[in-house]
Amino acid sequence: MSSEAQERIPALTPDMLRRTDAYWRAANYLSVGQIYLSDNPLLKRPLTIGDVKRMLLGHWGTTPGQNFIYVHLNRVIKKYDLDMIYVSGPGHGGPAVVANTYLEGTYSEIYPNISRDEAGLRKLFTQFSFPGGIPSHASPECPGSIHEGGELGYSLSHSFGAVFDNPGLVVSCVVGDGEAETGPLATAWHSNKFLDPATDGAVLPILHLNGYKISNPTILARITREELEQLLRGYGWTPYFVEGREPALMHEAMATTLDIAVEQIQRIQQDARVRGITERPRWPMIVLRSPKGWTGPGMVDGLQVEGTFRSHQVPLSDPATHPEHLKLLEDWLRSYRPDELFDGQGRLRPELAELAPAGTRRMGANPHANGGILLHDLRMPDFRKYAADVPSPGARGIGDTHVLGPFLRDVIVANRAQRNFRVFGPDETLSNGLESLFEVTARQWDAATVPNDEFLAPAGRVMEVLSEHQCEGWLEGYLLTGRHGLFNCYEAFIHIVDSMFNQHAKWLKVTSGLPWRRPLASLNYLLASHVWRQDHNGFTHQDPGFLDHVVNKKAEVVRVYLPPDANCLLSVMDHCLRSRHYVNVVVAGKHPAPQWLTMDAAVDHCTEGIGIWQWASNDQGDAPDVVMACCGDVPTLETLAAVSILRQHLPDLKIRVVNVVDLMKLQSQSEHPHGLNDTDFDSLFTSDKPIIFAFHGYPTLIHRLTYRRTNHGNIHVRGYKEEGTITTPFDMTVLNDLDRWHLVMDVVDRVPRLGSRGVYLKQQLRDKLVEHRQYIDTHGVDLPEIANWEWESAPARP
Ligand SMILES: Cc1ncc(C[n+]2csc(CCOP(=O)(O)OP(=O)(O)O)c2C)c(N)n1
Repeated sequence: MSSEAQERIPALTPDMLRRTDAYWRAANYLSVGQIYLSDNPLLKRPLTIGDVKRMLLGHWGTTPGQNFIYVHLNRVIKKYDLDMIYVSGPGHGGPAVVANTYLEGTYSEIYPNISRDEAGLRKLFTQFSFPGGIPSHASPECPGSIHEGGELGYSLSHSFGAVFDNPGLVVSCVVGDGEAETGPLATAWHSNKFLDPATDGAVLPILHLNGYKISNPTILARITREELEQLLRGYGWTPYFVEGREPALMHEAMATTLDIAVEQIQRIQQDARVRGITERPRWPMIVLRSPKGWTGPGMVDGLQVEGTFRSHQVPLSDPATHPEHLKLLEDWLRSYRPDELFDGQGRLRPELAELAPAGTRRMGANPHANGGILLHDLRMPDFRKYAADVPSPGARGIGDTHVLGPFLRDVIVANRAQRNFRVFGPDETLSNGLESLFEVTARQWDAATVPNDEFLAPAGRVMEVLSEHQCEGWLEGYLLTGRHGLFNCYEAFIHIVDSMFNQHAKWLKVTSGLPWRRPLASLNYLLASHVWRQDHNGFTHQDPGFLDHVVNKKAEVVRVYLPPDANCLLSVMDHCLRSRHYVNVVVAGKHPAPQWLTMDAAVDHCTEGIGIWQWASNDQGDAPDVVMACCGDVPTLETLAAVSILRQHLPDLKIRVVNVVDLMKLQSQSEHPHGLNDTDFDSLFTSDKPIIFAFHGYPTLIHRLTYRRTNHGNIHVRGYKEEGTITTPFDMTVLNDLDRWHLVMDVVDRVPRLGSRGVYLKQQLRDKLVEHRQYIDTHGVDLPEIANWEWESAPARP
């Protein structure tokens, strides 16, 4: 205990100490029951093998510590009337959150079938980690959870995301000492430099130092106390240690320490909010050092279990195969003295039930943990107002994201009072062309500033830290608690959060099947600085593979958009920011590029998601000889340039240009709700003509999406094939055979009737490729005819 804690009057009266310990025992009893029992939930008769589940799954090790924390949080919630939610870093300790939400009553309110009586207890136990039941983690099914915790590392970033713009909220975040070894968690300690004590809430991290992971010790448990304290202080926290194993002493230490921490949080907030103190505070945190598997079996089969890695999962085996474990299990369950905790009907005794907070102060019932309930629509400016002027197709643009910037700026302005929209990114907001945001807001930053800094302020709508993990975790926490946001990122480096995206997509899928969980705002990615325009950064920055990864997820959850120009980008982004419960991926360029569609045409095109560009096609009234399909801004440019070469050299060739904005249109309707039906697909792409498909990403993705289509055998895709370096923008397309000349050669190869005209054209284009190579090698820039190329509207067909 800290000296500050030792000097305080004990926080618990003897009666409170007794009841707190009983409540903890009740939670522990329910946790063991969930892992082991399918019957005899109150041990009214001696335990038999038939009462025990055949398949024993679950994580006991972390559970008693989390139960201990939860009962103590209940006390401070009541004492200080706190608006608090609980984030379980070691979310595999599912029995703890289920037990506690059951004890406080929220579980039965949501799932009346799991009633607060003996019959309900039997079902509560049986359903855990059982086919058709609930997962063994703090899963979406569990009330109060915003955080699965199945994949370790994100608890602290989620917690910070939850408290941004929630000044009244405190998130208690249990961090596993194993979890603390992950990269995302290790960086997340720094989130305290991004928290504004005046306008945001507070996070109370509780580092659960139970010493072990699955079968290894944890690093933080095996460095000296001094090193650990210095580490946490170095991260800017004031750590308070609660250490031991004797329950009565630990209850007293935890209660007193929690009082200190809560009062310190309140003092920091008062200082900032009332006294106007702007100095970065040192927020409190708690280090709880307690035995892993605390109160569980001490010795099993001659080996120490409690306080060791052996208690991580299921400390006792199935008594059907280990008969001697039956008695150990019964002794363990009875050690909690269930008859003192529950009455004959299985109801928690009233003197214990009253320890839980009431109504929405219960952490399982707090609306912040079911963010859709709190979600308000964004106030949206009319995106049409920001349109790029496109007097005719091919008009010169300023860079699509630069057009988007003023729209996003005004989304910020329109929602200033609601404080429910933020933009996240790893220091790329400027680089991605969204400089307009800084006309109205700043990057939120609570660390020191010096005179030449730009756009830093204690409160701001832009969150930038060079950790894609933090950006993702903060944004997820922000969305999960009922707000809106956007993550802008270089396309290549969004892969860093592949796995976090997975987990969020899983959360969305599962919660969409839980009627009591309300839909959230979508997670929106803006991938600017994409593969084709990273010529200056080189090979490391060239990777469009996030799209391949995203489309693995359930169709009802993911959407992928590749707007070909700025007006389409505006239309798509407006749609994404209004949408619910999706992951939207938008890929857009930031460099000056031709603009194709007026705003009205863009809205129509994006509404349909795919369509023939009539003004670029010349097959009206006839069947086309070839379909030139394109998806992505650079592939669209190269396709149209190829079309203009074909028109010039082979004027009788009938070409149809199809542009794809919504990638999922390609998939079968049976696979994705956006998918075109086969008739519409065949009418766009024909059932027998060659299709030259210029794609932004890896070509195989188009094949994956279209393999069921009639004309799949004729689809020839050009895209990124992992060729890259520092070179010119056009050379990037040449290296990957996506350039206009290769596209024309692909047409010649696939339309047999072109005969020797095609052969001569191909020869010219091969010569062009040589000229291109020589020119860029000499001048370091693209040929003038490429750099200055413009689309010329076609003469009307006779
Ligand atoms: C990212 C990730 N890697 C590995 C695992 C597998 N795993 C599950 S629990 C666990 C140990 C966790 O240790 P700790 O965070 O200290 O939790 P506790 O000891 O409280 O169970 C590991 C490695 C995981 N769930 N997530």
